Amino acid sequence: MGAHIATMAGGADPYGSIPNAALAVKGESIAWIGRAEEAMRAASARNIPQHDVRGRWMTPGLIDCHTHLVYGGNRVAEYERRLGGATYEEIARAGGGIQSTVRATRAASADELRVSALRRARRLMSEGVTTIEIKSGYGLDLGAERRMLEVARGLGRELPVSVRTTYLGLHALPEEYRDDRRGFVDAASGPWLEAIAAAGLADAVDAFCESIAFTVGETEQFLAAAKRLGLPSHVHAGQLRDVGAAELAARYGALSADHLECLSAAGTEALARSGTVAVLLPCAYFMLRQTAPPPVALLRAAAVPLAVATDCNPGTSPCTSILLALAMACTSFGLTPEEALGGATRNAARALGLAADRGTLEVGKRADFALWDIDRPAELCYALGANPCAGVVYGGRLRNDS
Ligand code: DI6
Ligand code: FE
Repeated sequence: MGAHIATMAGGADPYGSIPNAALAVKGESIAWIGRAEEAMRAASARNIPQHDVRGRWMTPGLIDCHTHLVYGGNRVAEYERRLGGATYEEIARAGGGIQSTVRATRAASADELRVSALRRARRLMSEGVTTIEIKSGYGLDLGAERRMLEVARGLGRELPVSVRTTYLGLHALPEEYRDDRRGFVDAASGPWLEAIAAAGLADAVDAFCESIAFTVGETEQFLAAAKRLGLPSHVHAGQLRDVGAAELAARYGALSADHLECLSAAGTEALARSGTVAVLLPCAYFMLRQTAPPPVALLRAAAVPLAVATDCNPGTSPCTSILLALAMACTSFGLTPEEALGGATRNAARALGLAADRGTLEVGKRADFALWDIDRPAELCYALGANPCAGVVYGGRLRNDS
């Protein structure tokens, strides 16, 4: 018996599925996909080793395309204050929130950052995640930002998972620049960005373009500088207010615009025209007790590709479960399970600029896949809090060190 393969590659069947199928791997890539009987005959004739996956479901390795996985400390005390009635914005304006994680991250050694991030990465991997995007943004000076990105790159060497790094240069205004916004934006968009790019530490950039963070003008300065260096961009857009960040992301051809609870019809159209992926982050929405979800029906009608990610971060989404994010994308945002799974595979790959290489199970793509003890794919969104993952293959290798 072979696998039921959800290729997520489109086609007539939901999930691009192929029943009783098999997949052949050569090196790090998928060499063949088709019917199990045919594969078994060919493999036996040529003495190729076979693995019987006993009727399990197989999906592409999951891709968490938006995380802040590397950070110092935690924000559980802030969580308690918010449960007591304080808002995220009030805490941020009073110097808590992101600033408190900046203090803890600056104080942490590279090894302390590494150890706590490893734990979080392994939890994601245990649920079939084979690619993780990791942002900086809690250093906010060149040395601490570099350290975060180096730790993130190191995780990719230490673990079988693929890591993509993002320089989140504009996340919050650090205390030492409180009276010099201009100076900070100039530094982050100038010498710091150039040093990080020259060291090859970032695959992309990101900015928090928001009422409590950076303006459209400041964000534009940063995105323009990244573009000159050939770095693609993501934008945290419309999480708390619509300040026009989605339109800006579209204008710069950003790979993704993320959050989007506050998004106009014009912003949606702009994303559709630029082909920018909308990355939905339902765990942050849940933790902030927001009540107006992103305009999913509008996004869908405009054919904006939808991705789903954990936003793993200490403030608004201390979540290391991609399956929980998928469940919430369905129940809170109204995605279908097929859209949600596509959002953590095909469209997440696209949000990272990796669509040619991964995100679907197709010949020639990277052999990253997960095996599941489930009866049908929707169970990945349904079985709240369960982990039916039965195995993960990274670049053709079955690894158990998650
Ligand atoms: N949006 C988020 O949800 C995270 N960053 C961002 O720009 C939250 C970051 C934090 O509160 O630590
Ligand atoms: Fe985020």
